Amino acid sequence: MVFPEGVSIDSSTGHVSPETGRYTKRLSELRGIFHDRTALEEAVAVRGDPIVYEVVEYKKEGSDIFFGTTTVEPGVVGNEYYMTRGHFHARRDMAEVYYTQHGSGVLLLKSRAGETAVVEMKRGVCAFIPPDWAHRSINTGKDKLVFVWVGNVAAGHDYGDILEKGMSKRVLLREGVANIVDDA
Ligand code: M6P
Ligand code: ZN
Repeated sequence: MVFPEGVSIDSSTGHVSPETGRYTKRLSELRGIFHDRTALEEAVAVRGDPIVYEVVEYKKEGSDIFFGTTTVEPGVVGNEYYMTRGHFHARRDMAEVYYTQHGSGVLLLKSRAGETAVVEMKRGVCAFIPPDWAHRSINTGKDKLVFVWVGNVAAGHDYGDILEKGMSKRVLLREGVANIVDDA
């Protein structure tokens, strides 16, 4: 039997209480994601392999949905902002929701047919990620980017396509501002 419960979420740190799991991704685990490989190796060596993002989850056995937070640190690798890996769901019929709590960024999406879309991430914007649209969150601000996500436990992750082909677009720092450019 699973009982109802209130879960505290700290919108500026992404802390979830109670939580049932968490993981971090460091720069060295994101090789092949950022376009400037030399800058990545340099950043790993010089900055001591910093955490790029952290995922904290609240999941209860017997439920079809779960939720949690993702916190993407501010930073760049070369001229490319810190971001998540990006993925399709293994289950092509399953959507997800990202509700931004803190900071600012860009949610980049790519459909299975190759269309791209962008949703601004800022406090108060709840992004609907339709089934079969890959998604990657990018922190373009100076603060942590914190968002609450709600998904289906069965959705799973499919990283292959994005690792191989990318998201079609990249978000780069140019002359002090974020630019969304085609990924040639
Ligand atoms: C969100 C959710 C998670 C995902 C995480 C990091 O929190 O969509 O399912 O794992 O972002 O994204 P990725 O797995 O693409 O690195
Ligand atoms: Zn997802």
